[in-house]
Amino acid sequence: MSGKTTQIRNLVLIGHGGSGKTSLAEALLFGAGATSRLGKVDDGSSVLDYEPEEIKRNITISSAFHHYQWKKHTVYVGDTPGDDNFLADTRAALHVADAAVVVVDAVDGVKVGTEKVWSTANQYRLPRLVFINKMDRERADFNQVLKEIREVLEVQAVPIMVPIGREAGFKGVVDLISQKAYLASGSATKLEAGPIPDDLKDEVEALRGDLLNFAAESDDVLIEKFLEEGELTPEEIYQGLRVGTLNGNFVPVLCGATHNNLGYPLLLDAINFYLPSPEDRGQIKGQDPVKQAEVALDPDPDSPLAAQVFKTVADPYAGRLSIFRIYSGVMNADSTVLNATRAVPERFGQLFLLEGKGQKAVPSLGPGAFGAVAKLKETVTGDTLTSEATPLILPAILPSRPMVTFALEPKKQGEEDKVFSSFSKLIEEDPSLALTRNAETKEILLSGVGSVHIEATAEKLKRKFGVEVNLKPPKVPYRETIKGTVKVQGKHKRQSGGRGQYGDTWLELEPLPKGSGFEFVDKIVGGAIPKQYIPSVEKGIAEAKNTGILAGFPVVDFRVTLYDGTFHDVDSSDMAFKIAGSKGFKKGCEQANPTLLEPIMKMVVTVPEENMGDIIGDLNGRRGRVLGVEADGRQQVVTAHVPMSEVLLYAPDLISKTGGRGTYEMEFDHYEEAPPHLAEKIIAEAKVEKEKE
Ligand SMILES: Nc1nc2c(ncn2[C@@H]2O[C@H](COP(=O)(O)OP(=O)(O)OP(=O)(O)O)[C@@H](O)[C@H]2O)c(=O)[nH]1
Ligand SMILES: [Mg+2]
Repeated sequence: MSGKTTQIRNLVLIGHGGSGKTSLAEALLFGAGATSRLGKVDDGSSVLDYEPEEIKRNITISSAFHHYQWKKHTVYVGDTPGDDNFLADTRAALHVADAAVVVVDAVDGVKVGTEKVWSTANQYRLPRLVFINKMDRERADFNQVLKEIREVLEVQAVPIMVPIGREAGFKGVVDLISQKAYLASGSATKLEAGPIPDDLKDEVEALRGDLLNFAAESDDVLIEKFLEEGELTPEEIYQGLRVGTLNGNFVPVLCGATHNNLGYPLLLDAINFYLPSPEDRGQIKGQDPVKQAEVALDPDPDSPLAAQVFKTVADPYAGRLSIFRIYSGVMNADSTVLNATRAVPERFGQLFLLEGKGQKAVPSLGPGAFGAVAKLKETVTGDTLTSEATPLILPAILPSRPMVTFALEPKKQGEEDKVFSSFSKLIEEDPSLALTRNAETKEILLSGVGSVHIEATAEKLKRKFGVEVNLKPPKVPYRETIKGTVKVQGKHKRQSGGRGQYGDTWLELEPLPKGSGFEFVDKIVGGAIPKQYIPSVEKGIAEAKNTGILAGFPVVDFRVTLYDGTFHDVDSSDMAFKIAGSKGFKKGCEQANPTLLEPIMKMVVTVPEENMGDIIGDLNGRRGRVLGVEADGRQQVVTAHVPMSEVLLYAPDLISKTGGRGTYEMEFDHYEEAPPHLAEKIIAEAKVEKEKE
C-alpha cells in the first residue's frame, strides 16, 4: 500500500437538491466497473440512495460512500444530500473530504442549495470541479449556467469542455485540451472520438485561449514558455490546471448528462488529473490531549494513525456502525485503537470498506479511505481514532443548529420511555437532532433542522425500533403571577369522630420583580403558630404554586409572609398546616389580581438584504419587538423579542419568505404578561382540558 498515496482521491459530490449527484455517482461507479449495473434513483435501484425513507421521497437523506479504481487511481467517493433538511450530513462529509465535485443542473442553474454547499466547501478550502449536469433537458443552457456560477458563486470558472448540441440534441462534448470531440457511443465508459464540429470551431478556439492563460499563470516556467511559444502541450496544460485548481485559483467546469452516459467518462479522468491526493492536502494537524500541543502528521501509511469518525449509523441488530476517514497511518482489522477524544482504547473485529448499501470486509485501510467498524463502545461522531503512542484530537465537526421543535407522543400509551431511549440512539446517528423532556409541560421535545427532517426521523424510528409517534407543536409553558397585595386567612378545620384537623394561618401575598420566583417569610411572633408547623405551611404553598388558579400553570414571582395564625393543642398537625397554607395561597391568588405570563424568545434571524422589510413586518405581526439590525456581509441579522406562541412554526414561513436563504436561532429569554384576549383564550382552553380529565 505504501508509495501510492499520490494515486488516491477522496471526494464528495455536492450540489442543490435534485441536481443529479446520486445519479452521477452511480454513473462514475458503474463507468469505472465498481458496480455491475447502473443504479438508478428513479426505480429505487441506487446503491447509494437505499434507505426506505430515501426511496419513498426520491431524495438523498443520508450521505453514502463507495470507491472505485480508475486508471491506477483509487477513488473514495461520498454522495451527499442536497435538501436543506439534511445538510448536516453534507457538512460532516465536507469536513473530512479532500475535494468536491459540485453538480449544477443545466436548467435550474445555481440555486440557494448550491450557494450553501459552495460556501461550506469554501470554509474547508476544498479544491473542486463543477459538473453541469442534465444537458439533455429542455431549456438546458450551458453558457447561462456558467455565467451564474461566475457571478453568484464568485469564482473563476474555467470550462475544460463545451457541449455539442443541447436539450434532446445534446450529443457529446469537445474536450478543449485534446481538441477532440467525444460523442456518446452506447458504451458506459467509452466515448467515440472525432473532429470538432465546424460550427463550434470559433467558440472552441476562444475558450481554449482562456484555458491556456489560466494553465500558464499557475506556474512561472509555464508562463515563460507560453509567452515565448504561444502553446502548451496537453501535459503542461494538465499540470497548470492542476496547480491552479489545488490552490483554489479557479475551478474547472465540465458538462454532461448522466442519463446518456455523456460526460462522466471525462469526469473520471478529470478527478484523477485535477483533484488532490491526500499528499497534496498536506499534513493533518490536531491537538495532543496530553501535552496540549499541536501535532502534525504526514498523510502517509507509515505515519501514526489518525482517523476521524464523521458519521454514525444506528442499527438495532448489528449495533452502531462508526464511519470514519483515515488521514494518516493504517487501520487494521482485529485491532485496538485509541479514541483520543475520550481517552479510551477501542477494540474492534472486522474493518469495512463502504460500498453504498453494502460493506466489504478488508484487512486494512490507509490514508484517504472512508471506512467503518461496528460496535465501538464509547466512540461518537466527531471523535478522533489514533494510535496509543501518538494521540491527537482533530478539529471538531460543527453541529447544525436545530430550527424546528415538535412534541412527540407515543401512539401506544406507556411507551414514553421507549420513545426516549430509541430516539437517543438515533441522535447518535444524527447530531443535528436534539431531544429534551420539558419538566413543566411533561412533553418529549424533538428538535431538528426542518419539518421533513423530523418526519423522516419519525419514520426511521418506526422502521428501526418499531416505535410509532404522533408529532404535534409543543405546548407553551405559560406561567401565572399576581399583581396585587392581599392579606388572607387560610384555615383548615375538620371535626370528625376521633382526632380532628386544625390549622389556621394569616398570609400576606405580594408580587416580586420578574425572575424572583417564590419567597417565604416567617413573621410569627409569640408562638401564634408553633415553630414545628411553619415549614409545613411553606411546603403547602410551595406545592400549591405548581398549579395556578387561572389555567393550572406554575405561579412565580411572589412573596408570602406568614404573619399570624392559631392552633389547637390536639387537632393541629403538619398536614393540617400544610393544607391551611395551600388554601390561603389559592384564596390569596384569586384576590391579588392574578395574571398569565407568556414566554418571550430572543430570536436572531439572518436573511438576505432584500427580504429584510418583509421579515421585520412579519415579526411585528407576531407581536415581536425588533431590538436591532446588523449587517453581516450581504446578509442582515435581525434580533427581536417574540412571544413563543407566535413562532412555534416559524421555520416554514421563514423558508418560504426567503426562498430558503433565511436561518434563525432562538432561545428563551424572559416572561411577560400575556395580552388579555390571549390570556382569556388560554384560560378557557385550560378549563376544557380540565373538564376532559
Ligand atoms: N434529464 C436528466 N435527468 C437527470 C439527469 N441526472 C439525473 N437526473 C434525474 O434527476 C432526478 C434527481 O436525480 P438525483 O441523482 O436523485 O439527484 P440528487 O442531486 O442526488 O438529489 P438529492 O440527493 O435529493 O439532492 C432524478 O429523477 C434523475 O433521474 C440527467 O443528466 N438528465
Ligand atoms: Mg442524491
